[in-house]
Amino acid sequence: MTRKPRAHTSRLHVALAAGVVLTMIAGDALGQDTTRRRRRTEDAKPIELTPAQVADLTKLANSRKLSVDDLVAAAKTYLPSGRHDDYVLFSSGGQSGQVFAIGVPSMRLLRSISVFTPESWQGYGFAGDNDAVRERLKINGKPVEWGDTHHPALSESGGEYDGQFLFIGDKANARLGVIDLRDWETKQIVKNPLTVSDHGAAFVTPNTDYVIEGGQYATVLGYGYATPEDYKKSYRGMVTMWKFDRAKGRIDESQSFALELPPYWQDLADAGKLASDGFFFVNSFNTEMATGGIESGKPPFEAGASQRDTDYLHIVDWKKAEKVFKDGKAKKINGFSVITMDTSAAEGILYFAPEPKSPHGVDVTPNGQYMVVAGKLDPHVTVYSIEKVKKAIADKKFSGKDDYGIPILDFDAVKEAQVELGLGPLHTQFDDKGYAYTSLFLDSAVARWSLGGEYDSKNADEPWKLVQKTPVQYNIGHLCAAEGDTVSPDGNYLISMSKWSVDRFLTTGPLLPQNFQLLDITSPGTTMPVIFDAPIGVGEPHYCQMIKADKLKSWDIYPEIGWNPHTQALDPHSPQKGKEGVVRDGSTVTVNMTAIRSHFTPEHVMLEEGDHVTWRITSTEQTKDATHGFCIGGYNINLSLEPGEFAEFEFTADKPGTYPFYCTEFCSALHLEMMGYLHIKPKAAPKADASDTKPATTASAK
Ligand code: K7E
Ligand code: CUA
Repeated sequence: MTRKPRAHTSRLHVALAAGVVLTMIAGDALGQDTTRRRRRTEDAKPIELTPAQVADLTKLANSRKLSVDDLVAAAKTYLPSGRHDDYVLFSSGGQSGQVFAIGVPSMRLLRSISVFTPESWQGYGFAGDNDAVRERLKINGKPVEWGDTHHPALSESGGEYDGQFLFIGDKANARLGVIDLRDWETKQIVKNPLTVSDHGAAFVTPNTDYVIEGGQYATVLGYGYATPEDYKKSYRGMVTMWKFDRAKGRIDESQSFALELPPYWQDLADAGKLASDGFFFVNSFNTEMATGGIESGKPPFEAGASQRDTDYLHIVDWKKAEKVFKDGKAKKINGFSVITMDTSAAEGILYFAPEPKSPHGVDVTPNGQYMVVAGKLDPHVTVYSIEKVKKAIADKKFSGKDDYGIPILDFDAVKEAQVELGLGPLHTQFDDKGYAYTSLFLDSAVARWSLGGEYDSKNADEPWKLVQKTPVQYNIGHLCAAEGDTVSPDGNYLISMSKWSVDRFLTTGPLLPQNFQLLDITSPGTTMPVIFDAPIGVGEPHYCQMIKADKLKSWDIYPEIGWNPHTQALDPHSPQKGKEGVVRDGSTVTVNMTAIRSHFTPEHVMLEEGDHVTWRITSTEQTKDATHGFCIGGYNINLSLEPGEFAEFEFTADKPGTYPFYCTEFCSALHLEMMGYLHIKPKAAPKADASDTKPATTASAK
């Protein structure tokens, strides 16, 4: 075989490379290639298996030890490459401080959204000094750069998820994050000025007028101090109503207020809807007001807080509370408006109903008529009727008042039903066929039970009865049904957020993933099989909400070149193409840069030691998914520049040297060439000595 002449080969390569470069400069090769378009549902043709194919499939199933149920489960969840999921699950990210978006039924992780924790891929919190993200993560001036996210809440219009915003609570620090679902980025974090930590957040009213943040561990409101001896006198609970300004896409703190509550430990909350619109409901435990202290002979918290047979469901008439707040009858604690318990009692804002026993979840049925309370230490769920509640309030059917003067509604007057389900009921979701689904933590099972009232006619089962149970693996906390918190749930998929996975996956060290299990709840008459297990190895999620994917109207690219996602508007400082460069005013320097495949302009940035630098970059890309990164090693800077995005960072050039900066996202064939140099010239020329002639590494190693 004769070799081709070298020169010829390399000329061919040069020509090919030039072609690639031209294609890259022209951009868009991917975007316009219709032959590589994704496989759509409508392109699918009906199949009919031949006997030979059935035989092959059977053989394959047997070789992989799969049952018929397994094959069916696979067929229900498998998505061919390019096919999209029907639902998006927005899950709390637990201690990761983030939110995860997961496709259903495939259970594939689509992305995380940074909220309370800096995250470098998204360039969240890696924009140098005075970073807007790090600034808003501070509490009382201290950086608090993680969160314990529990309950995500999608914005609603008329009680339906509208796909516009997502809210998420941080239990550890009593904060709320606001995410805009046009670009899936956190826009705002509000810190509750009354309390250190919370739990029942976030829940929205049916038109997202308010985002509700229920409390948990009582403290002295407004960061006060008192010893446990003064618990009853000085400690307080709270629930906060954050006013949401939809047009601005922000919580309006000046129009927000809280209700002072007794120092019971308020837990989960849910807003009324339809029949119960205008109310919300909050559970509580530790109505014993136990203060722990086993060291001094008192019962420990877990025993002290579990002595009574009932705690109090808090029933709040928030429309009345809103009026009282607007009438100026709230007082200020730490600058925040608070309606006192006396005012709530006098104005008929707050009522209690007894609830067994150390309850956890309260969930309102889709028609708004019933509130389902799950008592962790009671094998029943207790169902309350809003009609009965309203009537009992009107008829003053009280069994007494608590120590703080809040009227307690007579249990039998407001109770609709109690349904025995099993051990450790926690949370409840609903379907479209008149069933409710309750997680049983101790039983490790999901219980399906029939609702009564107007739901009675929807299913063939007797009302208020356990219908069946499906084991899950293991120790389920929350569960989440498709569109499950809306006025019209879909009733096909249900997620079991199983806390322990034990033996379900390969061992990953002593720390094991959580287990998201997908249940098919389509058929009321049969079982609810688990059809997929998804390990979640990035934090312990608590709650999630599942929205129809086609309700999300996300942007493919930012609306204008130079868009600032922090302000959600075109940024006046955004560098424009042709106007790049370095502007110096003494030692204050502005760098104006643009980025497009596969080039940063300018490629060399000349600075001097001690310069204070504001560096602005606009991505002028207009192609979907053409994301660039931008990092400077050693200065803790990394940005994500999505198409059209403007980003800015500040730093002091205090360490001289020659720093390559580069694109951290593999954006093109010439991605590695998408780089440049930052030159930071030392202030004074180094003193001449022998080491001057040595390489820099040797010199600096001294
Ligand atoms: Cu884990 Cu809603 Cu915070 Cu229950 S919560 S499990
Ligand atoms: Cu731009 Cu890689």
